[in-house]
Amino acid sequence: MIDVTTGIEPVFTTPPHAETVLDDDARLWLWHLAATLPEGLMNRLIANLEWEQPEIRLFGRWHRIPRLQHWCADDGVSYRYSGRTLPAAPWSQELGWLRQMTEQLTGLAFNSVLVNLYRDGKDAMGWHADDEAELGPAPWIASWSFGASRDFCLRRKGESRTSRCMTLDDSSLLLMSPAVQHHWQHSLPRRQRVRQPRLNLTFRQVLPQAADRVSSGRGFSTP
Ligand SMILES: O=C(O)CCC(=O)C(=O)O
Repeated sequence: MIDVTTGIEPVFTTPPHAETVLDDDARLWLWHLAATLPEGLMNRLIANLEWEQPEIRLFGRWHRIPRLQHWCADDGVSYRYSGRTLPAAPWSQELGWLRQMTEQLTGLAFNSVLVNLYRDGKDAMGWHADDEAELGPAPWIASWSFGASRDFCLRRKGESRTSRCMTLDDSSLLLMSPAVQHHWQHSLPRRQRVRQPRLNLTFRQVLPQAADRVSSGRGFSTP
């Protein structure tokens, strides 16, 4: 397993069976795993998780985020944003199984997962980097997509121009190296033509000693 408490990004070669999708200072790998996943996994996840649509404060006003959310974590792991601690649910059978599979594929350990349900193409996620203090100096994020294909876009920090969009298809796993969070922002733009739901699960390693710090909330701040 890779030590996520150090700021140094370890040497990490392309994991087995993964496709390298970007390889300059944002190292991203993608697995297409439809054949290896149990049938009906997405529907079971949607049906068995409790969903929230929290409000966040942005430029002095409260907005409901444009998607539903579920936060699951090991005991004692908490995550704060916009001044609010996310209530962590225990691991359901499906989430536990998916964590195990993610750890086997990536060789990384994860103690939490943020699940986002985009009900259709009107739901979205704004520009952000997953670089909150709780994630430590070298955050690896493993991000599953199920259901509708959606565009996932990247831009360099400090720039407003999108440099790249890729389509994330059903049953794919995107692994983002710490460099992605250090140098880039990502987003999931609205796509009016998309009528089907999409489920996204980002497995994260929240550092227990940092768990009570208040984060900037960047990852969640754009409705
Ligand atoms: O839905 C996605 O693919 C992106 C999710 C994301 O950026 C996040 O949870 O921080």
